[in-house]
Amino acid sequence: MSIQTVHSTPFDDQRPGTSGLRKKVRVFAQPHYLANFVQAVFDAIDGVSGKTLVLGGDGRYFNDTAIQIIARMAAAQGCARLIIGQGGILSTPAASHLIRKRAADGGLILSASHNPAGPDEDFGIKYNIANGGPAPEKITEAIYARSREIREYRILDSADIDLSARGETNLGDCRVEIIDPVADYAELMAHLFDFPAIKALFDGGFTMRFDAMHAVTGPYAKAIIEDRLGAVPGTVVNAVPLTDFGGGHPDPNLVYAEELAGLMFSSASPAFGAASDGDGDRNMILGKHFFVTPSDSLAVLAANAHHTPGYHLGIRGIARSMPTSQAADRVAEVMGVECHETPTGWKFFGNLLDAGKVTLCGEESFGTGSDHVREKDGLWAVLFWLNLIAARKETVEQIVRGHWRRFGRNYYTRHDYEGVDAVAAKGLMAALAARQNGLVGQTLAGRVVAYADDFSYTDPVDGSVSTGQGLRFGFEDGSRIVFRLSGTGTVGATLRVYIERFEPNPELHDLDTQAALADLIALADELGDVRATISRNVPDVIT
Ligand code: VG1
Ligand code: CO
Repeated sequence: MSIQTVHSTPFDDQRPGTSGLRKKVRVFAQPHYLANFVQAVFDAIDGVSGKTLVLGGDGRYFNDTAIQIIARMAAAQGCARLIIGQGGILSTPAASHLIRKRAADGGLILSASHNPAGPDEDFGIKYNIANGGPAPEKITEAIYARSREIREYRILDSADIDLSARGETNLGDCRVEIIDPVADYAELMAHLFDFPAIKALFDGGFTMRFDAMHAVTGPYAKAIIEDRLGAVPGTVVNAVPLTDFGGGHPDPNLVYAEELAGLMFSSASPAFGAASDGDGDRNMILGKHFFVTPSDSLAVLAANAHHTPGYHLGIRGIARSMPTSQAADRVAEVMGVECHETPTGWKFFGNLLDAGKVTLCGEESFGTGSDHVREKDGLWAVLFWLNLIAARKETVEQIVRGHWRRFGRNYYTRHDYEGVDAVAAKGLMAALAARQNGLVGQTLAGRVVAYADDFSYTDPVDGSVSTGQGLRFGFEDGSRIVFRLSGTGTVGATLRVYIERFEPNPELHDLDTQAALADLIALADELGDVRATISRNVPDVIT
């Protein structure tokens, strides 16, 4: 087996976004594109010589090809050990756990999360550091800088490794372990949650549907929910990961998980419904005829963490991304624990978790997680909810309504305009930023503006500063409108508008969310002249 040095020229579009580098498969598949990026990662982390790396992905089209290229590059460059999920499969949280459990130096996770998969769709790759979490901006920027200089990469000239069989082999001088992608993760879950209580729930006839959306969580959910916890076979649907995710869009929300949503709001609804996304780090929680917003889910889990074995001693603090509703802040205040507001993306939670400042983290985009790994974790959230249902002996709706009565309700919605003209979207953000000047103290739609800024975050652990994280319009009554451009899309721009209002009065907790926020929704449109500027009449997705 010989080591080849391949000459290439740099690509100028390899800057990682909110969660790694995401591009069309066609872009990744062009000669040298993936290899250049992988070489840039290796160079940015001072090489992989003598290191142990975890490698796996969500099973989408190009997953296997990418694994073979990365493995041969790692082996050519002195990597000591590669730990790869059987079939190339590892959910994002399972990869994070493996990096930690095996004390690896890092890992490469192949996923474009919920973005559609297939030859004409998306692919993605991201590097996670030794704590199991996404590389911080300092590293992703170094990767980007290096990607613009790359002139060559080194790769082993060898046959493909057999990803289908568990066991150990050698690739050059590198030891390659093909492992069960589910076992370690399932063990961790059994340690955190009261499996006997959940099993008793299912044995007592409790009904559930978990929709894996033809993506990576199928094998995990089947092994844990059906095989270990005893839910009836068929509880987990769309459970076989397909390279094109069955042509679907595995984003667990009411729009894209419409099959599950339809069932949960029908007369045939089981007691509990849940779905996960392409790479297994997001979750949607539903009760009978009842949808739990991700922001509320974070707050509920925080307020009830003591019901679970893994968190029975209580939580140290909560972190949420800036656009996530302030429901969790109210819980933190009552519990007397720290509360942190970070920019969008899980990489900003890593330092807080490592420093022991927070235990639970969450994002409005259907992501919740804790210090058990350094990624958000879809199935973890589902098991957490099952544990709460078993412990409190209440339905999902009863738990959430009780929470609102105790803490008040944060009405919350996000409006997404997808595939918008990028120039128009940038213009809209620039106009909004200009609109912020001198706004504080003025009254808009009957509310006094308390702050109007572009969110910037100073990490309390390492002092690093991240600017330009979203335009905020905050009012004295706690309501907010936030505008951001997505950092995960691959076509044009996606504008996200986040709207929130607090309602303390239990008599007013039954309103339709869009109706409850109607005046702020209208104000958001007016502030940005949104519909006219991007030529859209309605959002593509409302969550
Ligand atoms: C989106 C979400 C963000 C999440 C990110 C990665 O980013 O808004 O909260 O962390 O996706 O999640 P953006 O930049 O498009 O708003 V995943 O499950 O796609 O890895
Ligand atoms: Co994801």
